[in-house]
Amino acid sequence: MKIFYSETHRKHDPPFEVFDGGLRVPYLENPDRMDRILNALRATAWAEFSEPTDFGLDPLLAIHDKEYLAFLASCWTEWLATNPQDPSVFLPATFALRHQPKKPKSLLGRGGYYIMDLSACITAGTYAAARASANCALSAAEAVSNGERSAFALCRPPGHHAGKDYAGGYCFINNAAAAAHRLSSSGNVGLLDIDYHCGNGTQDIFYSRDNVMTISIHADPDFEYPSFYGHASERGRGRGFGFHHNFPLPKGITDADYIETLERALEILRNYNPKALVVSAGMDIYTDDPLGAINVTTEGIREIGRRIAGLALPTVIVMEGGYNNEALGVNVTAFLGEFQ
Ligand code: SP5
Ligand code: ZN
Repeated sequence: MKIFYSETHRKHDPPFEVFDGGLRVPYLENPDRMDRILNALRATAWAEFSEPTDFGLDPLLAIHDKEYLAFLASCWTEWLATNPQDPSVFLPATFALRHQPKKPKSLLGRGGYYIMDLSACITAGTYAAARASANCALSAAEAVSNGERSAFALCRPPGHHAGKDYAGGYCFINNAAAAAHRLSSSGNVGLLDIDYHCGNGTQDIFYSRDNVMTISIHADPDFEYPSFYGHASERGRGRGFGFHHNFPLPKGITDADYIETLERALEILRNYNPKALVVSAGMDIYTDDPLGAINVTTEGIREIGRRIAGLALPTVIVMEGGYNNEALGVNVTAFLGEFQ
């Protein structure tokens, strides 16, 4: 299997994030995650590593707002120019309630407008890392368009919480959406998000479209991040109505219950009959994940991979979350191994 990976992710290494209650904790979405996955993949017989191609800005402008991308590009330089007291990360402390008529001009104002939470910390290398990460997803999409049965985008930072014009949840550019949009030029695309958290950014980007069917299985937003998106009642808008599905899950569910929900999602995809599939593969569904509160085992993750591979579609697999670093390598290889 072709795997697209860039060392550029190391430039994005925020020293902390802020948890509920204002608690500063070490950044969970850290470079060590990639090292664990790389080590496990290198030990397989089937992983074939490639550098991503640089696809430029156009495929990103197709899914993100121009001014939002400009904000990401210049944020760090502008931040340093303000002589901040603690220059280690850019993180605003005032957030926009949406539907405000006036876009702010100040840097912290734009930060609060374009960022949804205190985990999307911007540092010197964040924009470069996010661009390289998106290029991994676009390269995997290109490989699948060219006839590969599947390809893996080993993306970092992840992308599924990044909406048209906002960052959040460790995500800045929506890698899976970039891949899906690219594939959609040659037929309908299915996008299945199995990360523990709702793929709110992906939902936002494709909400009014009928040529990308988006489905997210995740912890119920009634108790879990991102709180404002991911309810079953959110089905899409306009011509996109019926082309988005959320499957909110209760705490503590195990392999069998997860697979039952997965089968409902797969049935929707079979009926839609897309030309290609993108999987937002978060491993935070794992039972010992520090952020997750459901109990899917490594064997469960392998079975999820087997069932998705059973759709027999050209498939781009995109790395999303997963924060039990010790288990990440074995979980990712268990999942990908089913696509051989
Ligand atoms: C890509 C991805 O998986 N992003 C997840 C971002 C979630 N951030 C939410 C942080 C909520 C903090 N709650 C701490 C509870 C620890 N038990
Ligand atoms: Zn997640």
